[in-house]
Amino acid sequence: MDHAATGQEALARIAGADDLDTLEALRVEFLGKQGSISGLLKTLGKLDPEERKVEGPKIHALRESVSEALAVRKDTLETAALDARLAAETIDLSLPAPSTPRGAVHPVSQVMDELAEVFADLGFAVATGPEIEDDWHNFTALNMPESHPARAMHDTFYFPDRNDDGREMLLRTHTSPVQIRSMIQQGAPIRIIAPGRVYRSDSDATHTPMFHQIEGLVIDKGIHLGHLKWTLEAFLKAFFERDDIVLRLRPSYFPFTEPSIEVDVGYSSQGGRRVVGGSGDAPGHAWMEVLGSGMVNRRVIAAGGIDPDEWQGFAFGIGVDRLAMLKYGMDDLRAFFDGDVRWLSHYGFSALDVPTLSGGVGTPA
Ligand code: 2NM
Repeated sequence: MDHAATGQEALARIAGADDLDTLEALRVEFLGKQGSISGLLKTLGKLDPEERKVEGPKIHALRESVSEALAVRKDTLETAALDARLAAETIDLSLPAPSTPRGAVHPVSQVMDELAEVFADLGFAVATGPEIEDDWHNFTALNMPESHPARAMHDTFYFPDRNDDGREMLLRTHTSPVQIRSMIQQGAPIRIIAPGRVYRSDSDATHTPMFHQIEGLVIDKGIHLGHLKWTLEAFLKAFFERDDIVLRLRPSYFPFTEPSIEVDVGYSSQGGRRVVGGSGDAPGHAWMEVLGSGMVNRRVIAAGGIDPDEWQGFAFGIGVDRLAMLKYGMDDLRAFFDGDVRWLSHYGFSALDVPTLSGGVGTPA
């Protein structure tokens, strides 16, 4: 039998295949299960031994050369395809960036950065901790024992299982457990803020089940209410970038502070928008609550492993989402978490607008 002609024709067709699909069809035609060369191999069994000695090597050589030619052609076509793709996909890195940037910094992130900047200037370091907490760090250490009514008021998300220490696990309802961990880990003196996400099972027009807080803690010798008042006033003036901020301190109650104080700022309504500044008692003005605070309860200082006879402190808690709405004139809290790109392109900030005290914390470039 003359396999040379079969081979010549096969090699010519392989060399002429100009795409990978055509080449694969040829492989199936020659070497597939029903392929012509596979068919030749099957005929070997029916030949007598003498013929097989002659035909066998020829057919195997044919198969070898066809399969080698397929591999070479495949490599050539793949290299050509890659070269074409690389040529088509080149990017000119010297081109200018698109004139309309597609991303924006969320107002909550921006305000978190502004707050960190203002407090850094007052000497506060940023501390962080886990969002999944145990009930000792979230409640007990903060003077809220198991029976405490404030626990029920926190609408806590609990996990079904306890941890290895037998403690109930939960999503932190405030960032205060970060302060407890800082006291235990670093001891006194302390000057920190703890920014982050907190969770409460509460959802309506003014409450979302996840929201953002920044709490602050100062522990040192001889700390008193005067330090608290000065710090909060300095903070609010820097944050709102106004010197005419007037504070009203009202007695309140928190389990972790004694005494506890709520802080209001005076504002007026201008064009349907609340503008902070002036006394809330002035004509056309009113008071608005912006944060809670107080002198840290000595039981909380002791739970943090610090001697309350030697060290005193103040603490405060700020709702970041509300503060962002106030500063940037947004009226619906729920829009914060809708992920609507049109809302974000309206209220969002440029990634290049990094808040700095020297540049103005909230002044877009
Ligand atoms: C508030 C109000 C008052 C507070 C207390 C502490 C800690 F851990 F030091 F005891 N951190 N934050 C605190 C005090 C929080 O939020 C409205």
